Amino acid sequence: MSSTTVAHLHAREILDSRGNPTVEVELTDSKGQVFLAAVPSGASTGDMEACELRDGDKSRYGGKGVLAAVANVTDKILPAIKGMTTEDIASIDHTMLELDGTKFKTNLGANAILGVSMAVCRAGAASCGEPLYQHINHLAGSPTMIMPVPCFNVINGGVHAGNFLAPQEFFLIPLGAPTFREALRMGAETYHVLKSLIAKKYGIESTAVGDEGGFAPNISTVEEAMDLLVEAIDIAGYTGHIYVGSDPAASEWYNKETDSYNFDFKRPLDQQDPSKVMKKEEVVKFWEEIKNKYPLKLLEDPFQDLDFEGHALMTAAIGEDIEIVGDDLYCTNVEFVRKGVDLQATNAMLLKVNQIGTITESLKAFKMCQDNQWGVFVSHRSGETTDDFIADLTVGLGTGHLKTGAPCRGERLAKYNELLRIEERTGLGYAGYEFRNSGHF
Ligand code: 2PG
Ligand code: MG
Repeated sequence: MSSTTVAHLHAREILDSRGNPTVEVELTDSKGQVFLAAVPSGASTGDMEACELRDGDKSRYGGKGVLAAVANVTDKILPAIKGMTTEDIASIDHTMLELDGTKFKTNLGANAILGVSMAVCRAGAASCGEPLYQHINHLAGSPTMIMPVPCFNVINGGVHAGNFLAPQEFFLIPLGAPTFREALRMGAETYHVLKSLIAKKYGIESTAVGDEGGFAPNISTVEEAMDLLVEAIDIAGYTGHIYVGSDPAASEWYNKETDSYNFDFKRPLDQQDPSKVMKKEEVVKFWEEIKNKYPLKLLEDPFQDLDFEGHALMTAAIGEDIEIVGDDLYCTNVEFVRKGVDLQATNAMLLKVNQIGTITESLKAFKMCQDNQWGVFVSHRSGETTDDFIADLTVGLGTGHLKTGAPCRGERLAKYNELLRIEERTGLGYAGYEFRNSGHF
């Protein structure tokens, strides 16, 4: 049977989980079947991310409208890819890259390009008569598929929350679960214990949630966050089964002039503690001590997004025991991942499809990590939609772990619940303690 082709593209401006506009693409194939895809949006974005095209017209959504990106889908991309084979996403993505012609997709906008790329991937899967995870698996050279460890971001700080906590994310990591379904249960139960604990210690006003569904209690130190997690895990009965991790997203609180990191950056200037301003070497020591005191398994972006050297120091110091993940450092871009591999900057990459803007390029970044025995940590964005593409992506690539927020808020649960369905349909095993073996199960 021959493949379907792209018959029509339509796009619209919808709202993401923060109430900001984003792009949704509707692809109609030659059989009249319709495939939707919605593009996520970050807040703590890396400097080298592909361009998220915004209108800048202050009279609409404070300048955040995406009507130009929407128009680019129908006026520019459609004429270029109409009639192309949906199963051949590599050619379609290549055509869009050529049409754009810029390094960071500033012409068409990565939000326009990615919406089309994701919709094409779904159409290609249908054309092949296979589920999306299976299709992605074939496109990626058939790595062994496995159910991922869900890393639940349950305490929020940084630019995602209104407290004085500098690091952005603190994860519950249920490595000791027998299945994904049980991992979700353990995470959700611990999340609810954490809520009661926070209410008791900091008052009910501290149980409001941040952008990714985690709590944003009135705390300001890593130790306070870790103590809360460890106590909640203990009360829930999962000590030794649920571990912890963090994404400090340190680019957001790096001071270029002094080449230092201010763990107190969110307090008013006159209330900041000078001992909380740390140089690179002190930051390495700091996390080493945290690792010795708490069941830490994963650390993402401990340094700013151009600091390959700092990351390499961290990886050399604790990378054996801890997965060190580069997010803003790489922006899912093979050019920067190559540099990271050469410098041994980290031992894993965060995979965010909208940082690079096409599925084909995302798969190339995955492959580079796979070839170098690196971990691949699939991720949502802080601004999300109910699109569940990344659930299929993490299974199809066999990455062994993903993060898509707390087990709370519909746009986060859309992914976790889709993973439940995939597990039920496939009976795939759970990565658990092997979570770092991305692409090599
Ligand atoms: C991150 C992400 C997702 P944002 O830093 O890893 O959690 O945040 O989407 O705001 O970049
Ligand atoms: Mg990050």
